[in-house]
This record gives sequence, C-alpha cells and structure tokens, in this order.
Amino acid sequence: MQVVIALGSNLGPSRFTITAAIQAITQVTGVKLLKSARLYCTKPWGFLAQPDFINSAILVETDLELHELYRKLAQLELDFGRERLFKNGPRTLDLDLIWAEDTNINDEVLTIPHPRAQERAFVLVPMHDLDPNLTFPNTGHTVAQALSLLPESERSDVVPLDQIV
Ligand code: PH2
Ligand code: MG
Ligand code: MG
Repeated sequence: MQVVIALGSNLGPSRFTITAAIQAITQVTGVKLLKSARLYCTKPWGFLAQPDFINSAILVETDLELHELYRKLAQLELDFGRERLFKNGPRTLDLDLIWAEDTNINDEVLTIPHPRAQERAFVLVPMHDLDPNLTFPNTGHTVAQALSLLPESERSDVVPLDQIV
C-alpha cells in the first residue's frame, strides 16, 4: 500500500538529517520510494520559541504492516540520535506516519491519518508536492482542499528551501 511519511528536524544539521533520513528509509526492506517533496523551511507550530524547522514528506510503497513500519521509523529516529526535549519542542528527527491510502487506524500506538495533519501547513504543503489529490479517508478532503481551508498566513510560513537566498 502507499503511505505518506512526514519528516521534520530543527536541532543539529537539519537539512543533512532530512536528506539522510530519506535515504535511510529507502534502505528499509519492504519500502520503496515513489516520490519526495521539496525541503521546506517552516515556522515552529505549537511552541514558538524554538528554531525554524526543516520539513518534507515522502510517498512510499510498502508491503510492511503499518505497526511494523512505525517501529522501523522509530528505530531510525533513534539511529539519527533523536533528541526530543518536550512535546512540540525541538527535535533532531521526527518521522510521522501521516496517511495510508484508505486506512483509518486508531489504537494505543497509531492514529492514521495523523490527527493534526489537516491543520498543519508544514505537513500539507509537502504532501501537495507528492499529490494534491491524496484524500484523507476520515474527512473526505483532498490535500488541496485541506490546504485551502488554512489561513494564508500559515501557508506562507512554509517556504521552499530553494527559494531562500
Ligand atoms: N513538529 C512538531 C511541533 N511543531 N513545527 C514545525 N514547523 N514543523 C514540525 O515538524 C513540528 C512543529 C511536533 O511534531
Ligand atoms: Mg512524531
Ligand atoms: Mg510530529
């Protein structure tokens, strides 16, 4: 099945960490990279007094069960020396399972679609690069629709790295 993974970092060499993490995910057995979004510089959401983030997202094809994929991603976070100072605070590497075709999961470990994805421009803008027509099964909204519901001020806080001079 197809899965969207969001990547974020704002501690250490974030830009390197994100590109290296994408490489590492493609090395996981049973995971094939279909498409990468651009890298974005994004204003912190939730807790403001921290550095800007680098965010991106990838679309993968996997035959792993989603909890198995989740455990592999959690291990990769640790391999990259994951530090997470507090909830919504600075982190070395965050890998979140955002979307998995027409799948809804809500158990002790996993919530898919990610419960806050549709409110966050730093998730939706990279997903829009992957495919604006990906549809969230819980709301029926496409990525393009969810994005259009956000205030312009939030969308403009997500800037492609190659547009920063
Ligand atoms: N992740 C958070 C909290 N806030 N803000 C931005 N811009 N990017 C993130 O990835 C991010 C955040 C918790 O996971
Ligand atoms: Mg996370
Ligand atoms: Mg997160």
